[in-house]
Amino acid sequence: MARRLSRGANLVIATHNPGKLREISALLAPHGVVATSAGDLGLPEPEEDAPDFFGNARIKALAAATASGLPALADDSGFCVAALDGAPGVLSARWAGPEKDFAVAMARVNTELGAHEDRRAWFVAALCLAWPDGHTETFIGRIDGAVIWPPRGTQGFGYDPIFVAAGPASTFAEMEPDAKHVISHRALAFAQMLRSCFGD
Ligand code: ITT
Repeated sequence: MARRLSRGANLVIATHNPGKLREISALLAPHGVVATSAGDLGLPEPEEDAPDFFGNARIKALAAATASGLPALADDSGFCVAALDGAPGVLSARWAGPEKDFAVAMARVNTELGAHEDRRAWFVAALCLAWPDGHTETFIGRIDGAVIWPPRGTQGFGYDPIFVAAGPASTFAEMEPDAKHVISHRALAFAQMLRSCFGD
């Protein structure tokens, strides 16, 4: 039985990425959770040296829960391209370099893909909810689609301008945030977490 989080609980959002923070806050808003970001609390960014999304989500959530004494939620996510053997994957943030320039990261995807016919791609989000006593609960969501070039749209963040989900013709960056929240990898992982830890 998963450990539950009460409505009205204080939760630290263990991210320093403003795009993610915006999406996580919107996804939590209807559930009566008081959310504070790791950035607002001045928590340091731990080294993300696990080989997979779950491992990195656990590192971030446990670091924030231990440092703050509050339950903490971390999201480790990435953009994966089939023809690049799943890259950039866990290195998605690192492909943007120290300047966090996703125009550079998207151009690298396009260059490495070249004229490859296989355009399949997907986003993954691993969520970890951690308590200060070291207990963790983890959830994962994935959405499949394709890489497009050139980038289109100004909404969202990261690789959104070059991803079209299977079904809609718009990139994630052309969708209104509410439309992305219905189908995204993050929303799918959230739905599991809400069912398991909030009883929704
Ligand atoms: P935190 O670790 O502080 O949360 P980060 O940006 O370093 O922030 P990750 O290590 O999980 O986070 O890197 C994930 C990267 O994958 C992120 O920087 C985005 O570029 C990309 N990404 C994840 N979800 C995305 C989404 O919904 N849309 C576009 N890009 C996304």
